[in-house]
Amino acid sequence: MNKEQLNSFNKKHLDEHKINLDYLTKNLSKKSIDLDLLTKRIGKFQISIPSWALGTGGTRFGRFPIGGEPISIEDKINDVGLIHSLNKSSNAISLHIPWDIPRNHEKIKSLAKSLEIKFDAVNSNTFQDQPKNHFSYKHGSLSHINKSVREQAINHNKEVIDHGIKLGSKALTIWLADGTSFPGQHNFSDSFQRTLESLHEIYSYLPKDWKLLIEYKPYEPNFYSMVIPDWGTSYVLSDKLGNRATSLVDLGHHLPNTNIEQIVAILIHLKKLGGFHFNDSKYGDDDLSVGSIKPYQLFLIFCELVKGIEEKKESNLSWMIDASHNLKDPLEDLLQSVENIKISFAKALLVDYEKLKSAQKENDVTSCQSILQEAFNLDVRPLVVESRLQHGGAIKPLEAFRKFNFREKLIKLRGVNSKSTGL
Ligand code: PSV
Ligand code: MN
Repeated sequence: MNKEQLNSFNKKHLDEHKINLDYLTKNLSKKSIDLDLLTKRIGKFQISIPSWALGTGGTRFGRFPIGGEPISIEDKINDVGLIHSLNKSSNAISLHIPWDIPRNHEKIKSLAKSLEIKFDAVNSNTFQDQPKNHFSYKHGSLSHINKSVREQAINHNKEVIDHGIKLGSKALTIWLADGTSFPGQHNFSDSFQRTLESLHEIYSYLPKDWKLLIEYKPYEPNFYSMVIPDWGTSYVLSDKLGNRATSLVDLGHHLPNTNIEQIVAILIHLKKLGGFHFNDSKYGDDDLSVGSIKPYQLFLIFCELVKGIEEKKESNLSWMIDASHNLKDPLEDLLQSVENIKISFAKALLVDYEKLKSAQKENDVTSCQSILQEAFNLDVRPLVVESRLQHGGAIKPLEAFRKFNFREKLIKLRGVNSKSTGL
């Protein structure tokens, strides 16, 4: 993103932004809020981009590539660099191996550094068979009944850690598709035990300054049982493994109406929340843009996170998006998702938690609700814009993306038929 172009773009929108910010500042002036500090906190908050969300997602019924999709890891890092240059809020990429196979680590690292991009958690993939694999994962990986398959899956995870070490990553995310689709297919407790033992081997290979993130999911691709179906199972596994093992909450991995904010609060309380995969959904793992369906739920989750950060001094969390779908330009979608995450974070920062505590003490249910909704109903977008502006980003990232025809440029560069790796 050319700095001069960006400056002239911002200049056109600056007056409008100032009016909006002024209005909000006046609105908040009666409250004892340090707006400068708040703006700094919002500005510092970064959300990692998954390498697999940079191309168009698909469903099992079809995929409609948009053109200009990233082919190599370098392309993907460049795309994240572009997002970050516009929003100054996405300074890391999360790689999925072997969808991304780093070959020249130093080269990749220096490209990323030149774009101010770091490497967040590396993800292993034992849910798909790879051509070089001896054994199939059709009937599971870390939980497989056959030791050789388990060993292959364990070794893959070790290889992923090796790649991560070379890139400066500090976490491994494991999501298992292991499970069954028919009653009687597996012995539940044996599968659990084998999973735990496999995880032990991976955990003992993990560098001392790394985290292990264990992601749970209630169903899909298996529909009767999953080996790690819920946060309870993920918690038990991480508890048995040790301090550096934690749970990863993917917002789409809950049955309808699950109270995710409560899960988040308890995991933080137990020091077992390690990271997030943000997305939104109506029914299941829909992988829709963050904040597009249930923004109030997202806000409530952020309230628990803010409380956790403040009260429990929880600071080592990995914030990642995991969304990819069929309809929108993936880069536009990611810009929208990051914006919605930051808006929710900003609103959660504005909640008067002391007042909430007092209302809770009094069992004043009406006030409890009002205190939360007062913050939720504020239009905090000017604060998010201001924080971005202070870091040299675009006042309106999405509009800038369109104005400067980035998709057309990417199509010219990579072709109309370029197809990204992923599901
Ligand atoms: C599984 O549904 C998941 O959420 C895991 O994080 C995988 O790594 C990712 O999606 C694959 O698309
Ligand atoms: Mn996920």
